[in-house]
Amino acid sequence: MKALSENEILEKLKDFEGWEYIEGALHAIFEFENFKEAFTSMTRIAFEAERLNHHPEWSNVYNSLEIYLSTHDADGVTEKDFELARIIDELIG
Ligand code: H2B
Repeated sequence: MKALSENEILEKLKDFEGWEYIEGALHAIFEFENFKEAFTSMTRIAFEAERLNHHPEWSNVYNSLEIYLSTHDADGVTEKDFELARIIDELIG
């Protein structure tokens, strides 16, 4: 899968509220009620990531979850990252 150009990424990001393009990846931070809610969402995302065979780079501190999405195999951001971002938004709502 081919990496998208910066212009293509910025154009597509117009439909992804809360996401930005930084450090060569799609980036977002989510705040939850508490750790349990954060971890529950991470578990749901993990199952979808496994189904897609496409995995986030993420860090969790208590009720906060920071996510970076990029395609290592393409050394950039691809459609797969936008697909996973869409699923994450649906899951977190
Ligand atoms: N996840 C992400 N984010 N980028 C990849 O290039 C990638 C992945 N490659 N998950 C997959 C796994 C690859 O390593 C396996 C071997 O298919």
